[in-house]
Amino acid sequence: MPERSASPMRLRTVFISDIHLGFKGCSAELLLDFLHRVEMDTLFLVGDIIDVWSMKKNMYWPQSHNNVLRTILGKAKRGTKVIFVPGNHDELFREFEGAVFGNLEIHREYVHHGAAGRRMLVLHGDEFDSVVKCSPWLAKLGSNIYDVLLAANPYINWFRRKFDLPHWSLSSYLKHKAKTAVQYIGSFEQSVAQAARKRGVDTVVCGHIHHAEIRDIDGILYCNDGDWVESCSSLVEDMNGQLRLINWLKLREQPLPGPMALPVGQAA
Ligand SMILES: [Mn+2]
Repeated sequence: MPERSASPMRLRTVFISDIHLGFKGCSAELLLDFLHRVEMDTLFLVGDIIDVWSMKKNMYWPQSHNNVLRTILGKAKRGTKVIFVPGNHDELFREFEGAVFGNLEIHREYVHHGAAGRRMLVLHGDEFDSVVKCSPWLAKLGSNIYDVLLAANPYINWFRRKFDLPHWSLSSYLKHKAKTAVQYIGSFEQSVAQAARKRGVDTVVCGHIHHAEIRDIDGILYCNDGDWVESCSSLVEDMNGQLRLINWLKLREQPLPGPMALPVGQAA
């Protein structure tokens, strides 16, 4: 990895979600690298931070997952305001709505005031997921199928290599093809934007579908901060209130630019 400047990138706000600590697929090491390279006034944890569903099935908690929690709590101790908006995989924390532990607060949803005068509704988004909404047991079954497919992926690719076929990500195939085929992502984004409009905000930030995005939906700026299982992405707000997506898989390979010159993601 190339030499980088020692000083961390200074940001106003960082939004991360779908870390899935406690699940084998979590990219904890990359997230630690990212967290060590940035400083922010406010850190939003937009749900599915700890994968309680996965831990109930299979207890998995390596040191790196512990270090993610310690790093986040360390930032809170040194003055970063941390706002945790629990998701469906860590829904048990929703019982602690309104709790304040020093600089760490838990909220069901939150309206963040951006530097550029934006009013940003922050929520996880599972309430707009028709699968979860209609049938929680189906959603849990879906989580099982996803785990099985992730585990099967290396064997499928071993087989494909034997026959000189290109590498193939089963899980991203399922997410981008199968779900798009049933208009899953589109209808999710539409319903989130619609809810934001009803609430009188101009911007909405969510996670849940592991699909990072910044786009305008009929006058509402829809932002999805992605995930730390596959895409390793975050949504960041710089000191001027400009919003960008950061893909750490790509950015960490390069010398860190100033916050005004981030080469990835879409400016909004
Ligand atoms: Mn979720």
